[in-house]
Amino acid sequence: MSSTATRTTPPPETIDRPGGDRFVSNAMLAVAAVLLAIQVMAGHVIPPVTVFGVLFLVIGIAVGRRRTRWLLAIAIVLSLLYLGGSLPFFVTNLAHPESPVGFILEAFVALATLTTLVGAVLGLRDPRTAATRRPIAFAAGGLAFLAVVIALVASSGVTTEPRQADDVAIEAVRSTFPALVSVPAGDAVLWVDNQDPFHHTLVIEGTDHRIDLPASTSVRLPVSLEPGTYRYLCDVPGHESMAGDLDVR
Ligand SMILES: [Cu+2]
Repeated sequence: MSSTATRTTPPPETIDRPGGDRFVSNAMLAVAAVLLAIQVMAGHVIPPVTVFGVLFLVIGIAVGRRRTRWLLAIAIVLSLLYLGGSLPFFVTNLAHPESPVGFILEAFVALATLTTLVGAVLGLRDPRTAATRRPIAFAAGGLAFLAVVIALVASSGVTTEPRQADDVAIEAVRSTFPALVSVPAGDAVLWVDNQDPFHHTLVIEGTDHRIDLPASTSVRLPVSLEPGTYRYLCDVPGHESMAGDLDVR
């Protein structure tokens, strides 16, 4: 007789399982780790980044212990909120591979967040896909490796300009510019030394002067300013506190 008669239909797969979802859990813990690393590199606490880091850590641990619809749904919402809210920072940092720390960390957090999102959506749609998501992790790992290679190549081409006599020095340290810098009126050169391991800019308001400051480099900026006080700042999103005055006379 055919064996089909003795076959029992397998129990329906359920999404809610006590075993936990290691895939989504690992991706979320990776996000939390990179968000922590970003703050360590920045040298100060960035409140929204801290909040997301803690949420990814807590939900990541929870979903690793127990797999429920609700936890997967929260993982999806968290990923979407983080991706949406940090889009300007992603764009800025990803446009500057010559500053490897910012570029690589931003690429890693984007990849880990996307991995969380895709993994949780697939896990929620069909529990049987839970075991077959490995290619996504490999793809993310491959892209992360590519990001490191791009950053190493791009940063190797960056030149740093030494300070010359009569240059006016401006140092960017821990995302801070000097509050007041004296600059002679007329032709002068600003020597801007970015001591941070990430990208900044220097913009002089009311003028056309704007330069990019790759990580850990110095750049000379020739200026010609009328006497007066000029606001200067870094226009990277999130660096709003990085500003000061140029006292030109
Ligand atoms: Cu900046």
